[in-house]
Amino acid sequence: MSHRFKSVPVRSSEITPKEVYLSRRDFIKAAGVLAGSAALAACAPGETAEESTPQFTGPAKLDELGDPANTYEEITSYNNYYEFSANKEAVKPLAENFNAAPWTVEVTGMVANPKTYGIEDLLARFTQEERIYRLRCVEAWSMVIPWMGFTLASLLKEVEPTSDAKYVRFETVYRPEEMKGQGSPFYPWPYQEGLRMDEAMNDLTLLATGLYGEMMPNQNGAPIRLVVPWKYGFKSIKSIVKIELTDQKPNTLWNTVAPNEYGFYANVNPTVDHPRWSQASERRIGELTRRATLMFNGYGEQVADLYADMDLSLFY
Ligand SMILES: Nc1nc2c(c(=O)[nH]1)N[C@H]1C(S)=C(S)[C@@H](COP(=O)(O)O)O[C@H]1N2
Ligand SMILES: [Mo]
Repeated sequence: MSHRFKSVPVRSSEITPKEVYLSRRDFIKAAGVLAGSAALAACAPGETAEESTPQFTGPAKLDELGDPANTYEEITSYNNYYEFSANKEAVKPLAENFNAAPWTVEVTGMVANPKTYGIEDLLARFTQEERIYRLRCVEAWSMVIPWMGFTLASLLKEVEPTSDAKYVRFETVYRPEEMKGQGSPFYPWPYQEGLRMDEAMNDLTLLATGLYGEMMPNQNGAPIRLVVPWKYGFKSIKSIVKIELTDQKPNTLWNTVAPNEYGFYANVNPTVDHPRWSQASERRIGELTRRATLMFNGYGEQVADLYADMDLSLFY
């Protein structure tokens, strides 16, 4: 069973979307349940994922463009997570027994103050803020997801990157026993991703620890994953165990597998097609008519400056 805790003290539907909706104290409690429910799993054989799926009622949450968030069910049943499966509908059941606790995240490399954080610390110490972001997969589908978490910048400032640090490298956990997809020789495990320092420090960039007011479901990258909303979904690496500051541009899993299809930058760009399909439009999960894809996924005001001097058809 998933480590997700079952009842949230304040239902997110009872308050306005932009409000901070889970207090520090509640999140500390949640962190406690995280550890507790893993131990309980073995004693609750009759329990199914269906029984513990939270129900959300009330008015839809909207992003800043007025687009409604996808349902909890949609967001947690259609997932890219190759460590479990390449089939988006198969990930959820395969991830059910993944152990997201105990967990540590090592922040290291070109920093004055390297640190290994326990997950309870990360869940509890930062402001837990809801951000309703569009996620645009490179496969031309999209969702709107109400994330909770904190800015990557807030964590990086704490470890004090040196002036040599130019990039941030992220690494997913490597557990082939629990993640059968990691047995596939076609991918260079563990999954890795990278950002340029200024991208990492942008206020949009989150380390997400939950969604819809619940702790992060396993299939969405428990217990902590990156969210970079102006880039294709594959940049938003799941189940992070290591963050490394470096002066070298990091290798990324998808860029290593198919460099002509998946670049390092991966900014959402309707004018630069994937070699095998158009990026001009997308299928929003739950909608019948395709939508036009927006430059930088609609976040150009916040991020276009980062790429002012670059030819984005070359640096895709
Ligand atoms: N470790 C890891 N992170 C990953 C992936 C993956 O296969 N493994 N898939 C990526 C892709 S392609 C997408 S679109 C998003 C999907 O996130 P979601 O399942 O939470 O919607 O996760 C990204 N992060
Ligand atoms: Mo994706």
